Amino acid sequence: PQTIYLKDYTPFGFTVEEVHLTFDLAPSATRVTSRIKFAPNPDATDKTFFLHGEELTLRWAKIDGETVEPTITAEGLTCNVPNIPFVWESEVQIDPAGNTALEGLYRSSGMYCTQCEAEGFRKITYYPDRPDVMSTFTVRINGPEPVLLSNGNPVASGKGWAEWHDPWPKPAYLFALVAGELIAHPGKFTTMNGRKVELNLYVRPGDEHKCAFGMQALKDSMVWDEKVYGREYDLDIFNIVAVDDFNMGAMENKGLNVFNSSAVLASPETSTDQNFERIEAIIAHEYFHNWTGNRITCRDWFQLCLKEGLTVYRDSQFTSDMRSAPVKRISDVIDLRGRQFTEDQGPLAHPVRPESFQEINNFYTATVYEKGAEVIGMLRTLVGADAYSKAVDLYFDRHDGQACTIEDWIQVFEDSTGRDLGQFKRWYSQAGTPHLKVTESYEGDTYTLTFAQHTPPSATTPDPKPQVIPVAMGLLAADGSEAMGTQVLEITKDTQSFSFPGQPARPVPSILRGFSAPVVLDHSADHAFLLAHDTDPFNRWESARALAKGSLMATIRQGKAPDSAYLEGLTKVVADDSLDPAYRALMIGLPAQSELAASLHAEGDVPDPDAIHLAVDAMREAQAEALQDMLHPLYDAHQVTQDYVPDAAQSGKRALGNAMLALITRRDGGAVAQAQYDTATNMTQQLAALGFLIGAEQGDAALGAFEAQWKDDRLVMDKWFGLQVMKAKPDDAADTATALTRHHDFNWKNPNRFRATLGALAMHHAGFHAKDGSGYALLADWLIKLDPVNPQTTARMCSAFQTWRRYDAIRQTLIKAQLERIASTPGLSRDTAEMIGRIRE
Ligand code: B3K
Ligand code: ZN
Repeated sequence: PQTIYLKDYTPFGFTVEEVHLTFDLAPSATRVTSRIKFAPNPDATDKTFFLHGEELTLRWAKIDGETVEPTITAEGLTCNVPNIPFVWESEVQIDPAGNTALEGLYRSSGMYCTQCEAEGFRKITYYPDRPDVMSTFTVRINGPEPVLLSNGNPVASGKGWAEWHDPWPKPAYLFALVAGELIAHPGKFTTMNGRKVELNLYVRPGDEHKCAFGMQALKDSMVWDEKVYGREYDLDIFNIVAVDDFNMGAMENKGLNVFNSSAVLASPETSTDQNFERIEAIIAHEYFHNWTGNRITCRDWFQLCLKEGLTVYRDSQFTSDMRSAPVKRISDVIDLRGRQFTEDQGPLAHPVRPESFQEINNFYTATVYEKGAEVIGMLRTLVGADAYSKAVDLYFDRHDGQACTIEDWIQVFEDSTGRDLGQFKRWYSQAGTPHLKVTESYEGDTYTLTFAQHTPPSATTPDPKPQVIPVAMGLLAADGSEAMGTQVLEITKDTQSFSFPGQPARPVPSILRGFSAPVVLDHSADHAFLLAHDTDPFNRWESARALAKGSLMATIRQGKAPDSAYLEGLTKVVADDSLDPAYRALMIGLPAQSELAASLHAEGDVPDPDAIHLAVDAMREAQAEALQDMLHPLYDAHQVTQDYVPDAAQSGKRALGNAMLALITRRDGGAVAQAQYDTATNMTQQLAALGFLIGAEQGDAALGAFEAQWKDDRLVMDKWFGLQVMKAKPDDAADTATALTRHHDFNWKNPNRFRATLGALAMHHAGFHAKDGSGYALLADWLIKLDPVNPQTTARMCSAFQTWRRYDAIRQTLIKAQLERIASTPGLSRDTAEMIGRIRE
């Protein structure tokens, strides 16, 4: 397979002035007619007329009305064309019903829908399918379906047809079409300049009662983007459609967002508080793309972080404003460490802006998205909130309607602040997580901090250079008061010292407040003191995390009992009613078992998944014992008696209540959990109770009752499949997953169900890494089976194997055998081949 390089970018030889498409829908034989106005591109040197096209049957093609016979390959076509503007017309036939890859035009539960990002439009018609080719689109859909949708504004419609026009030039990856028997949940919005916008959330009949929350989230997003970024919506209509078969969360197609039904449908009875929060964030994310992604798009796919990093950053700001900022920050850092640090530590490490790829779909990663967002956050910390807003305004003014690069983005910050951001740009070009080692000294009344940075080399960045690291920090006095409020230190060198004179006594530093940079901090801080006193909520939580982790590592390595300083500090925080219940619930959380494995490996030990599992279990037991007097009182005090609302206040209470219930269940054998299960009126309470009951005596009965109650709800049944694997004992995880794959409702071609079952196995650290290799073999079996049907979902799940070099020789041999078995499968997709190739390196 071919490797594509950033350095090879050249513009397309032609510009596109207008695109007209006509769809004659039929499940297995849809006809797509195109009429496209091309003109020679004065900025291009290569004038080859190449149009992408895959899995298309060309019926005819014309240039300026004359039939032509293009040269066709598996990737597209070439044709001789005039040196002046011309009209290209063609008709192709495609097979939506046979499209199981869920890319291009496909069928899901009887409806038609599309997914074009990154390179799916080429499966719809012949076209220059690259993001720097932008055009207006006019689309006519002919079909018997009652609802026929595309991008932009509706032009006209009649029985069996509808026409849409999108006046905003866009790349083909933002094209969308939906047709089906759908019900609209309508809404209205008036923009800040008085534009009246019709809103619709389209769902399949039966899902009408799951629309209200998504619609409200959309309105909240629209208001927020006007208020905070000054961005107004730009069409007369905004449609969202829920589909059951979808490879990821959602897609920001212009004016017609398509959502995985799991990322938009919600009701209190069927969705957890976490589901509601995620749905709100994804709706915001896709809506915010209208400006950061659609109005200003990417020149090429290497610039993916330009839209994704910025849009993730924007949606995190939104969630922080709607809910609790510290809780959101802590959750994001847990996620970053779990997914992005893992990438950086292994064979899949790549820069936020990669420089080469074989299959771009393999680069929709935590590094591009989440580290990409961290980079924006650091930029904002460095220049300040006001300068950030001015720079972003300049970005919108200067680049509206363009396909841009990271250089354009950095330039608006340089131009508007006068700063040289040359070194900062390394965050985009270097892979790897910097380690920051901190040492302290105190002489006379001067306190000094010295920072040494070091980034471990990786395949794509063998020789990392020092980065610009903004370190937010403060100093605390011995009594816990602030000796110095938060300041931002800018570290730019390998080693750098900062002095703080005028300190009458030795202060306690609180470093990397708010997790101001995505680095690993190496500092023997006074975590117990900071847990008790830090004024920065993030670092206070971080101290609890560090104590828990240190204690767990000592249990794993030396069999030590859980650290009493940690348990005492934790008890005080959990008992502190002045703190947000959601925050207290986070405090009780422990580092993921995979994170402990990573730390052991980083420190030169070979992680033993069973020992890690046992240590975590012992720590949970120690928590139950330390907190035992408050478990029942806090559980009772955090029961919500009002009607269910998925807001931060209520969900925080439920989070703390359920954290107590988890520990109570260790003691009472499940009596309280069973009572909660029996009386639950919302999914948050029901599912939490079910999870605690699994493994207890009542577990099987509860699972049976849950299945009987929810067998007709696909999204709830995904939870049922997933939870059983997650809660299985390590030795039973693979068997549990195997049994579930034989269940009559295991529809493996549905990505949600596949992920719920086999993704859950990959996430079960001790279960996936079971010594007999059963977890590895089962996942490999299913990846081999899914690959020819759905390469994208297969390739994504291969990342479960990325950490294989951490483990002992026996496990490495077992994993390697599975990697080789996958790699040698005949006809393996480009997606999966690239992933396995990189992981085996
Ligand atoms: N832009 C899409 C992701 C497309 C993934 C293609 N494999 C969703 C998002 O980030 O908003
Ligand atoms: Zn996005």
